[in-house]
Amino acid sequence: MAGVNDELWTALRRVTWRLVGLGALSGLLAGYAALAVAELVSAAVRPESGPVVAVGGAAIDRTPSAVKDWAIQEFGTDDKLILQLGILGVLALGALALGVLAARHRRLGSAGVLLFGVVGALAATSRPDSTGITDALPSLVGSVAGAALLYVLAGRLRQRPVASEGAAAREDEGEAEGWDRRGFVMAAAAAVAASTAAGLLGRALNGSQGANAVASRNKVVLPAPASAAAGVPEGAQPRVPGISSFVTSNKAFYRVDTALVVPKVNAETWRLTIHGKGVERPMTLSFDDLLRRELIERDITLTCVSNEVGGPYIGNARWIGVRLADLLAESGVEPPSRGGPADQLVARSVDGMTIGTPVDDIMDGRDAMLALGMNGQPLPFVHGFPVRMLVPGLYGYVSACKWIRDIELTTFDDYDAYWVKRDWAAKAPIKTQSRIDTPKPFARPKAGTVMVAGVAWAQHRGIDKVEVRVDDGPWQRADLAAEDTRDTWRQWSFPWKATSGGHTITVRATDRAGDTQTEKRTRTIPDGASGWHSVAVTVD
Ligand SMILES: Nc1nc2c(c(=O)[nH]1)N[C@H]1C(S)=C(S)[C@@H](COP(=O)(O)O)O[C@H]1N2
Ligand SMILES: [Mo]
Repeated sequence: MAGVNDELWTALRRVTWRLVGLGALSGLLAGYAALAVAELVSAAVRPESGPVVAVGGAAIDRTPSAVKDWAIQEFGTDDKLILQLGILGVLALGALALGVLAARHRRLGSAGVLLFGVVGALAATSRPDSTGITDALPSLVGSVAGAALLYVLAGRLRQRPVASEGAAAREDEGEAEGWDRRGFVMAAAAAVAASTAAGLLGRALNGSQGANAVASRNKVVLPAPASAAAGVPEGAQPRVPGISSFVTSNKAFYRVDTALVVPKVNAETWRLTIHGKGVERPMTLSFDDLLRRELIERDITLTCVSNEVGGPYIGNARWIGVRLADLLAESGVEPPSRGGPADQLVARSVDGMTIGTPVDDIMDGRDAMLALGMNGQPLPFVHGFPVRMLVPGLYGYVSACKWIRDIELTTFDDYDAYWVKRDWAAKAPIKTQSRIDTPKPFARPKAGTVMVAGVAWAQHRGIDKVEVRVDDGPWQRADLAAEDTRDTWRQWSFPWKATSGGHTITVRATDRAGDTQTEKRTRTIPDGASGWHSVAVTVD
């Protein structure tokens, strides 16, 4: 009796292993096939309509601002990579589970794959940049391919009445056990080959769309600006090791946006439309139209509202562009302060971002521009090629639309832009702030003179004073480096006579309006962090 039991047990274990192990493998293969086919279809629709990008984007759209802010703080620009890996992880788990399910219940497992496709399709069509129902295709077609494959593979795993098979087939070990081992292996191998081919072809096609954009960028020659920036004054950059460079290189410039795939826009087919309330002469402009206009060159420091006290999301570059106020005036726009009907300019990007800016700020004489160049180069793709907006003095989320394609004049009453819908303030001038770049937190400088240095900013007002305090001592004036313009940050330094022991260094700035930074710490939501930056060090 024991022998029979053992045999039965072994047979049962075999069947279980086959159903669980090979079922799971079938699920993974189905998931792989679905993503590969979706990639190929997305090349025919739009690269952004692929399921992982679409679900990731939809997740970003729906993430509460607090969580998103936390992700930006925690992972910085890696937040997008982590999100995509997370989605792939969830998909893999789902595929494994559906594969095991399909081994027992073929139809149910395959239907589950279709359900994933529906989720992807809903995500893709719900994105603000969705161009219509075709965005659903990559997820739907991909999931149909995945479901069909799972159905076929699960079929090969099924128990068959051994007696009905011919003697020849019985040489196959799988057949002997009552399942179609040869059929499974062949179907799986064919699926891997076909999926890989489809995926690679899709990748290549998606890549070649970007190639046109890259070629159009390589062709750009920025004309000399009619109005050049005054040179950066000598002495704007204190020679203190560890202080921020006055000009931030394009490579080092911070990046904050919601784009999982960096939009690759072909400058030759790009157009910008200007229309809306009070626009008497709507305009459509090409990239060449902008290049032929009078260009201005300006140093402008850009800051993100998500920058914590002491944070890194600030950069200063030399931009070339077209004065936005001139374009608006030409199209007949009057600012509300002169009786115009529109108080908000809404910029829309090719990736569906909307950014609302007060028309009065744009037309009050400051150098608000449609920027085409950054530090002598055409805009890098990550910074908005071919054209982005910039308005000195306002946080990026209310002024600096990258990959801009449309400008609509409207009112703050009538329209809430992307971040305003998500509880950020509709109007957000940059708060006066200062940061200690050196020494770094928990540094161990030697007793004696230690150079404390950093940056302070209050764009469009200008910085008039920076003070440093050691522990609970008195506030002492730091040396201010030369000012470039009131739209740029200002470097400062302070020779500190450091005595041994633990010390906390604190900085605060005063802007040209005479307002000193408040000590009160606030969160970045809804309109930017306030408070003083402190660094704790131990002097040896
Ligand atoms: N299309 C688009 N433009 C955008 C954003 C975005 O998510 N999408 N983010 C804005 C925010 S929040 C900031 S701070 C700046 C950052 O510009 P940068 O990445 O070039 O530094 O771009 C702004 N323009
Ligand atoms: Mo931002």
